[in-house]
Amino acid sequence: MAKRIHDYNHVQPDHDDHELGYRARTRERAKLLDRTRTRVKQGNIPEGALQGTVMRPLGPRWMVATPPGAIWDCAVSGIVDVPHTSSLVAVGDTVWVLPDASQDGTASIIKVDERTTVLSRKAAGRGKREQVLVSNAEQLCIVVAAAQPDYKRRLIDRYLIAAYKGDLAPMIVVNKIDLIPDEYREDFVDDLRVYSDELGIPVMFTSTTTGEGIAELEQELLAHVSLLAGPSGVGKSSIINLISNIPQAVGEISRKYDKGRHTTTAAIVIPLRNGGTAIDTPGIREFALWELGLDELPYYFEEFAPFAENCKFNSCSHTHEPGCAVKAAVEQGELDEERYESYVLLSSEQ
Ligand SMILES: Nc1nc2c(ncn2[C@@H]2O[C@H](COP(=O)(O)OP(=O)(O)O)[C@@H](O)[C@H]2O)c(=O)[nH]1
Ligand SMILES: [Mg+2]
Ligand SMILES: [Zn+2]
Repeated sequence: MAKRIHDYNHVQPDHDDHELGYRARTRERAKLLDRTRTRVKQGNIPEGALQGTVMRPLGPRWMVATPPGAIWDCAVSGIVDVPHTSSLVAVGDTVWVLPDASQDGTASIIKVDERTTVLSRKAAGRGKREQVLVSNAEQLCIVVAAAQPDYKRRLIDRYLIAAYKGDLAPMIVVNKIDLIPDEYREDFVDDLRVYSDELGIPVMFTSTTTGEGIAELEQELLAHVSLLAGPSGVGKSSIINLISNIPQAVGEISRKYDKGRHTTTAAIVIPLRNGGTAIDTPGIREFALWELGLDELPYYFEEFAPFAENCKFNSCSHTHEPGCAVKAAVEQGELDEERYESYVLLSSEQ
């Protein structure tokens, strides 16, 4: 499907969006756009075009790396062939670029390949538009700090849902563990036991100041594309600096490019020294989940399921109904209380 950028930006979600599956919706929108678009035949890639990866935004332009080592400063203009309807180009996208005739390292993105995974949020402002923050990562490392700042379990739960929705394998990294005296460490292990033991999500404890846990984390990131996300100030960039090909460069690159720019959603792709790729993200302050249906919410709290079978009402939302077995299980300490609080909060937001 090819679209003019201009038209693309003005596509509004159909009012009956919810009833249609994603593919059907895509087709509907394609029809809407048909009036104005010029076709680029599938697979018809112009001579001289190169396939590469979107490394980071450069203001309105994009940095694209094409193997074996070229970097292009790319515009998105004219006709672009894309298979999706949200966020025309995102960091992590596999794209095709056509170098400009000027031969000065500039190029145009002419095609974006299908995304295998996404980390999305609801775009700021009104409406329900999906904003893809990063595409094609394999795993989502939810990075939090043991202290400075203290982590909030609710945010972890939000990221977990985003991971499952976007087909990313989740992992929890608790950094700055050096700030916790030995006698309190077990409390952190206990607090996160619902994730590690019940949900089977890897939980790692790290410190970039002592180096604790860094080798183990690096092992997990080998040969994968890993997205590091979490609040700002927890040590994401510090971790990546320790294990990337370009130590100390991350902060400088960011400072050089990001001055005065809207960087709240800008991610950066960084090659790791022992293989693998990390994608660093700045703290994502506003993280509203993209198109989360009330009925799908329980699906993301899978540990509730065995109890939910015993709720008095089949359609129990586990919030206010009498005879709710999930609530009873929380009261009896059989289900994690904070997970339940996350659930209630999320259901009130939908
Ligand atoms: N005590 C301690 N401080 C850390 C650790 N990792 C990072 N920091 C500090 O935390 C601050 C934020 O780190 P940064 O990597 O920029 O966090 P980001 O915003 O998540 O990328 C910096 O001052 C780091 O020096 C750690 O493991 N322990
Ligand atoms: Mg950072
Ligand atoms: Zn219930």
